[in-house]
Amino acid sequence: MATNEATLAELRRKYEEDGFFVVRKLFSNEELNVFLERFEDLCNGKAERPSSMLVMKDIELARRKGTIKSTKDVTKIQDFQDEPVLFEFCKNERMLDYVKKFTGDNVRSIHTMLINKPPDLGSGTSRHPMHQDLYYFPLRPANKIIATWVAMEHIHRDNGCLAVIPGSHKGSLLTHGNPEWEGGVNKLYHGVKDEINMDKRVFLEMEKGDCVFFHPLLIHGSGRNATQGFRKAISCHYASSDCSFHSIPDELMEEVFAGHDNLEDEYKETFVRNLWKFKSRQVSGTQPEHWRVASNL
Ligand SMILES: O=C(O)CCC(=O)C(=O)O
Repeated sequence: MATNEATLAELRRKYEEDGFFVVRKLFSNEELNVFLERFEDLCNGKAERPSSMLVMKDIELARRKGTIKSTKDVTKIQDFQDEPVLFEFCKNERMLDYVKKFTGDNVRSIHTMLINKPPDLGSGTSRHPMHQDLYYFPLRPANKIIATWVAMEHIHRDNGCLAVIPGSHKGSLLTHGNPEWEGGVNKLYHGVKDEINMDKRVFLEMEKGDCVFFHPLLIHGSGRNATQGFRKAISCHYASSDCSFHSIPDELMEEVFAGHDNLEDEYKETFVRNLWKFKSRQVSGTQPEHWRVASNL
């Protein structure tokens, strides 16, 4: 596994070979504590939640109704681009220096998450099925997109660390869909439908502050959280702003627009593009014209 001392050439070679590399202790405890405190305040209502930010519950928790009062009620917050404290994570220069080596200097944050994987209540819903992130992204080329995922505490097999299949990014985008799990699965947690060799999984155990950078075609997921704690990680996906828009797969479109069969395909396509324009932010370089949201919206 790569460390801070590794040269850029080694990291690039590792990335090309395996589809990921880890930089140890990229963030200090103090830096991460600021984000952890903000997460708490966003959940307990002390900090205002931007209307564009999604606050999600694990389906097992959602079955028991109730309002969100603490971090224990939340499994993930997504799209925090308008939350000034958390968004500082995406602007971190040390992380961006690595990102730019793969995207070039014009960089957009395209997808942001703070994942608070809950203790599994026995139904397996805390698992995240093996998937490729490119499935969700209406952008190409894939090699100008890169993910960062930072452990906010010690993350290991028991609390559901990331599992990756090294080298899987060299393949193509596979068919995804809802996994047939008895206990159910969280909304839009689609998994690879094609046969994958699970014996090839590598488990990424990480310490607080370690950052994994990975390719959007890398097959990855995470196991159940068998501890009593909520496992926390913060993540930002970046793309070169020179990437162009692309359609997303039919099986994803179907779930996103379920119940809206009356909508024209062209409208759906425009809606998806606008969503990604709205939620992405230029974090380095200049914003090309194709990212501008139409002014007549
Ligand atoms: O943090 C996790 O458990 C998995 C996150 C992940 O793979 C994703 O959101 O795409």
